[in-house]
Amino acid sequence: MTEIALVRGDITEADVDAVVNAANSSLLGGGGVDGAIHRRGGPEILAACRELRATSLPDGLPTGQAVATTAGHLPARWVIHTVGPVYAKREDRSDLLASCYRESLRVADELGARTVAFPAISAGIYGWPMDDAARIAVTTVRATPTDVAEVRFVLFDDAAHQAFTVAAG
Ligand code: AR6
Repeated sequence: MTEIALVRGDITEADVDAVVNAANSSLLGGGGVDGAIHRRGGPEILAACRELRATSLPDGLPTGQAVATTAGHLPARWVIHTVGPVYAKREDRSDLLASCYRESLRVADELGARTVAFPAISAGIYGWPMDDAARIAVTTVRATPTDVAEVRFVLFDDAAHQAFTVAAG
């Protein structure tokens, strides 16, 4: 049984086995959570991402998939990078967002991670409405078989925390 925890805070400070990064396909950094993880984790993470691009992922990481690297100087041991879909009013991309959670948990299981912290993937720069992003996040994690004992959603502000609290019922 996976326990779901909701906390307000900065995911780069999470004391967990793996933190999930809301990355982009290039894996070469950006703003939001991605920028914070690379800043705080140091250059080892970017070096590992460049190595992935040079080897297994020459075209980048497709939306909805996930891949792990070192966490550099973060308290966590690994960063699991996933690429959320950009929100689109006229197209339902919910399954791609759900896939980010499923694939991140699959990678966490491969690593043997028991505690995993997620941000609200796609709900920042990628424009996904927070309530809907929270609902998809919580329902997907609950429906995904995994050996991860604790999934911790680390929410950056009150609005995100409130949305996840409602979604978690
Ligand atoms: N800890 C926890 N949550 C955070 C933090 C943090 N340190 N910083 C921001 N958030 P975003 P996306 C929240 O934009 O929408 C990057 O440029 C934020 O308030 O980080 O998936 C990537 O390279 C929001 O609620 O991710 C991509 O190009 C949530 O995390 C693009 O942004 C996600 O916001 C990905 O956009």
